[in-house]
Amino acid sequence: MLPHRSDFPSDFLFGVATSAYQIEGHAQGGAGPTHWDDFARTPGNVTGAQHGAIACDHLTRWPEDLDLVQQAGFDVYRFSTSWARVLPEGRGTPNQDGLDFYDRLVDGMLARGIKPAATLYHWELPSALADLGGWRNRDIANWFADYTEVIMKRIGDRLWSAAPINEPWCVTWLSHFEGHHAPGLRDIRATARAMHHVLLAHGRAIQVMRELGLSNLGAVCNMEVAAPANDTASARTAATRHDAIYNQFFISGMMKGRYPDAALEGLEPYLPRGWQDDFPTIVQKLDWMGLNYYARKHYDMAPPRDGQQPPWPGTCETAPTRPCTGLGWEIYPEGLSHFLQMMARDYTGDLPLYVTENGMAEHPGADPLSDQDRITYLSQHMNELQKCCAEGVPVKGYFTWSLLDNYEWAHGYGPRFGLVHVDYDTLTRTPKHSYQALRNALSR
Ligand code: IFM
Repeated sequence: MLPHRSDFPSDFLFGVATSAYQIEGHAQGGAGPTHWDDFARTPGNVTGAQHGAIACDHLTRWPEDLDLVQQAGFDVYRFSTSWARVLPEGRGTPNQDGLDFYDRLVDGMLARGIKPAATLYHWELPSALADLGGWRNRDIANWFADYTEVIMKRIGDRLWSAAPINEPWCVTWLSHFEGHHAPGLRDIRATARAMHHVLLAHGRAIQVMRELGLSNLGAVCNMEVAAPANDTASARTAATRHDAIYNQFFISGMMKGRYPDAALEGLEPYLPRGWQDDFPTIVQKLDWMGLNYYARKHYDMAPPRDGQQPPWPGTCETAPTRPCTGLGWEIYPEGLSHFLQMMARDYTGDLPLYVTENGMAEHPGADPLSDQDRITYLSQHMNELQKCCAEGVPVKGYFTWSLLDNYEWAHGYGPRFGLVHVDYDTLTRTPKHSYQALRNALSR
């Protein structure tokens, strides 16, 4: 059973999260092409070559979706604005329909008593900027700052909070080193540059929002427990490397103005010249830090290939040791408190922390509405949160991913993360049992 609202401190906030490309319907409303449209239409990248052209048609159905947020009793709605909807070419002339849409959406939240929590980039880079090298090009920091100014001049006055970039690890490592997300590169030089530029863009966007007078500005990092596959020195080295790349690099850059040694040992030769001089821009005062948390993974050093040890990081993922979600992600609720404690202890001190995403994909073939596994997953993670609150970790809110079933990137529409089921033929929304359980929990 889910803990109740009254089991948490009285100022603790509950929210639910979505992102633009995953739900809006990108082919509509004058948005420009993005690198996800291009990536999805390239054979082999996305299951069934599925894309976000219609998605959940949130662009027209948003009043119904905000009603669902309100009726569940959520305090905050975390949404993202699409760069390519606001600026179809990434720069230049704004799309007035796009600006009008976000304006109405924010007013729609306020009219329903919901706090708007905006993220400025949740992965749909305008294709025109991808043509110029995207996150590999240092100029992206200023392109992003200009986009920030355009959208925030329109909606910034009514936001509860804002964060520049969702999950820098996914924007960079997953997309430029592993090649699983757009732009689908597998190139260490591109990766190192993207990792640094994403932080530079974060810093520039925070500067712009401060200049516009916005407050309650934060950042959203995703973290995943990196466990050694066994009790050997090499497995421990592999886990330390992954922890440095995934969990420490970005928060360390933003909060401390340095990168962890265990990441620099492989990335430093590829970072752009003069990278150390950018930290005064990257390290901006933040009002909160967000954690997206889902799972644990296990690592060891990869075996030699063709008689050679693979190049850095030279690691491999090993099999999970506990039950997994429908996407094969190992369920490890203790990781949530591990990261919240680590963040406060090593990086953020008294700064408010928010769990900005947490949730699970159902197992294929599961009953689409009776999602007991999700209720169990959420309650296990909420129990960890309660422990953190009791220990004095300054965690102030919890957002479930996601309101709706939606486009799960390279997996297409197969995995379902929603509290609300979406029939992709009729676009009918039907609340699942987890939605009802959360509504019950939040009302008490
Ligand atoms: O769907 C994604 C989301 O876009 C970012 N965080 C993780 C979710 C589940 O994979």
